[in-house]
Amino acid sequence: MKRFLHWSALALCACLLAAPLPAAAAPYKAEYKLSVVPGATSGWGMTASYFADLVRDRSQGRINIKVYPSSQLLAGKQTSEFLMLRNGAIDFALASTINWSPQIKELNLTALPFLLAVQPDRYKAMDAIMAGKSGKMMVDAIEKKGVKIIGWAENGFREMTTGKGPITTPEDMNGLKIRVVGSPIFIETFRALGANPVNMNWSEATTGFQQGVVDGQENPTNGINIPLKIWDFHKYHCDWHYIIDPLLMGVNPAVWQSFSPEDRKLLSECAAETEKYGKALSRLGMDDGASLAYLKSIGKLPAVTEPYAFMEQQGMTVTRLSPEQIAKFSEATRKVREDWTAKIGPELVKAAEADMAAV
Ligand code: X2X
Repeated sequence: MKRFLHWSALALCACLLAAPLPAAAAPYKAEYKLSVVPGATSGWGMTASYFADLVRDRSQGRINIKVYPSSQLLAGKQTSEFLMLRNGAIDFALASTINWSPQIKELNLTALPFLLAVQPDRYKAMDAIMAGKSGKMMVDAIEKKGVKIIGWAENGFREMTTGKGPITTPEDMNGLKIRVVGSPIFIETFRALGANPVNMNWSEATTGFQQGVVDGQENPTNGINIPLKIWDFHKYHCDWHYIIDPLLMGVNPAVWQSFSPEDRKLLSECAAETEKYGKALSRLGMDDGASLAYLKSIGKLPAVTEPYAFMEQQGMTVTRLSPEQIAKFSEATRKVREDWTAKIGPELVKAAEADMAAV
C-alpha cells in the first residue's frame, strides 16, 4: 500500500510537471471594463462591442470584456478617460484622440483644422498616418505617458450640423453658438471662424440640443449624427471634413502584462480586425465602395448604407462643399494650424505631411 502511494504520488508529480498549465488557470478578471464615450448604438459603441464579442469568442470566454458606453465609467466627463485608464479604474478604452488630447498634446495632430480635408484622398491620408511614422509617434507619446495601445479604429470625419444654415462659406459661421468638446484647439478653431464655441460634455450635449442652447455641433455622420437622429435638432448638414477623430484601443499596462503572450497576440489580432470593421462603418457610403463590400463580406451591414440620401429623406439639407469651398475654410483657420503645429511639435506635423504625401 505504502509503495503504491509512493508511486502514484510520483506519477502525479510527473504529470503536473509535464502538462502545461491550462490557460484558464491564469488569474484573469471575471470582467474587464471597456470605456466608450458615446452611446451603444453609435458606430463607435458598435465597434467596441465588435471587439468585445470577437475576444470572447476567440478566447472561448476566458477574456470577458464588457463595454460601458455613454461615458458611464467617467461620470460623464470624457476628458478624464485617459487618467482613469492609466490608474487602472478602467481596463480598456476605445478612445478618441480628441478626448485624450488634453493630456497628450501630440493627439491634436488630427484635430489641426483642414489638414486632411485638403488632401486628394482624405481616407488614404488617414490610413497613411495610422500606418506611418506620424502614427507611431502618436502611439509612442501615449505609451510614454502610461497606456498600452493595441490598435486603431475610427469615429470619422467630423461634419457640421446646425439649425441655421446652410453653411457654405466661413462667413456663414459668424456668430453661431456651437457645442464643442472640452479640448482647447476646438475653441480656437471655431473662434477663428467667427463662431461662438461652448464646451459641453457629450453626456449633456443631446439635452443641450433638445433645449436649443446651441445652434450647432460637429460630429461624424455615420458614427454619431445618424444614430443620434440629429435631424430632430438640426436641419442643416455641412460636409466639410474639417477634422477626423481616429480611435485608439488602449489597455491599462498592468492589465496588458497580466495576459499570457498567446492572449496578448489574440487581443492584438482582434484589435486589427476591429480596425477594419470600425473604419468600414465610418466610411460606408463615402468611399469607393470598399467599406460596403467589406461589411457585406462579414455579414455586418448596418441599416443605413447611403448616408447622404438617408439624411435628405429625414428632411435635412445636405451641403457637400467643393475643394474650392473647403480651401476658403482652410485659409480662415491657417493661424490655428500654425499655432498648434508649434504646440504639438513641428516634427510630428512634418512626419504626417510626409506620410500623407507618400500615398
Ligand atoms: O464629444 C464628442 O463630440 C464625441 C462623442 O465625438 C467625442 O467623444 C469626441
